[in-house]
Amino acid sequence: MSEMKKTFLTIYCLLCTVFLIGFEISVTAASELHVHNIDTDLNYATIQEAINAPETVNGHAILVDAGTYYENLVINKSISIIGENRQTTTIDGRTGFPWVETVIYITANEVTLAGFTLRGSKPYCQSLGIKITSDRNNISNNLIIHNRKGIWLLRSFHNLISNNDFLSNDDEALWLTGSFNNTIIGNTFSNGYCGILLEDSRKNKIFHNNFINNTKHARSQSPTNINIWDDAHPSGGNYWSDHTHVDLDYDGIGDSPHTLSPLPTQEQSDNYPLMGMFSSFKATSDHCIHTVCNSTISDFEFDSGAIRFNVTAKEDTTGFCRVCISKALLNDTYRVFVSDTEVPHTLLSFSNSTHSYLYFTYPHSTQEVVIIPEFPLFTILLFFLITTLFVALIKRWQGDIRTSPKKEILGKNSKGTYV
Ligand SMILES: [Ca+2]
Repeated sequence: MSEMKKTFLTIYCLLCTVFLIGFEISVTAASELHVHNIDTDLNYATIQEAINAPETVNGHAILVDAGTYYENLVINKSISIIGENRQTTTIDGRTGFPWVETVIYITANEVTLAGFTLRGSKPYCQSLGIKITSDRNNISNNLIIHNRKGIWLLRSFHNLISNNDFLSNDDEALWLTGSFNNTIIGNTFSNGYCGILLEDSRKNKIFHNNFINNTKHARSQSPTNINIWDDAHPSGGNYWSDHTHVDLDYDGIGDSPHTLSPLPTQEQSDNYPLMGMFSSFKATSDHCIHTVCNSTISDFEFDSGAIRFNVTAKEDTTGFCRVCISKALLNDTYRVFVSDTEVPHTLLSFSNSTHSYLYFTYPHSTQEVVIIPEFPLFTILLFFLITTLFVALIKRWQGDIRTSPKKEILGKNSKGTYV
């Protein structure tokens, strides 16, 4: 082989190697971009990069793949940031900078943050899972766990805090300071020091939340600050795990108000405390089924016109469920089965033209509850009548068919006419 050929072959091999290495780098880089702006189709390695990008503007949505992101975010644009799954998409504030005390700081209005586990704002006394100093934000369906404080609303208005689980936060899970007209519904505050602390905050609506095993469930620090702790009857207020109320009329709501410490006034009371934990399950894209139940509910499903779920609690106790069903989902009377045995139920008197409220009890263990519609007697009779009429008409028609073709069977006479 000539020297020229050797040189050419060497250069060719080097070029191929460079190309393959470059290809590998580009593939690796693309696979590491787990944050996606679905409005621009651009991808990013970190959530903050996606927020900061000049192409990201108000109204955009950012989707975040499952994984753990060690970041401390500042959200200064009116955008939606959605995690793939709140159990597997985590933002962890422990980035190694000891002066950082907040996992997420929201300064823009109209931010949506949903589908994340938020953790790691420890151990400093003012460490926060989320700090909000803006309005009309939507913080929903997150797991806010192991922070010093969960969420702080500071002079913020018209925010929605819904369907989040606040678990094992050292101080206040939700802290409002000088904040008005916020809606706090469907959250669970458990195993922390304090569920909610209200400071100089008023006209906030707080209902359908579960307060479980906190040192202090809720505190409001001024008697002149009026907040709303229930959604009236029959919708109800909140579940308080340490309540001692009775429910002699079996409607799932305690018969006396739950007063809040340290200032129990009429305005600081939950007038319709729930006797069991509140849960909301999405049955269809348009309708939810709400339960108030003293059992743990799992494996909920709505399929082929039947509601199914499992109930679990300590054995040798009595369980109850109040189930609120939209009549657009199941409209008629109902049958309730617990582990394949039909149990009696009460259709509560405040059921109305849009919603049915069922109440039933059962002995505790792990049991499957099934609720199906029962067709009323009038519907069954009407169905029987229509079926009978239809069969009679068919028989009559078949009789006409059998008698009408006689002329064709007999054939034509000599004059060519049918006989
Ligand atoms: Ca009651």
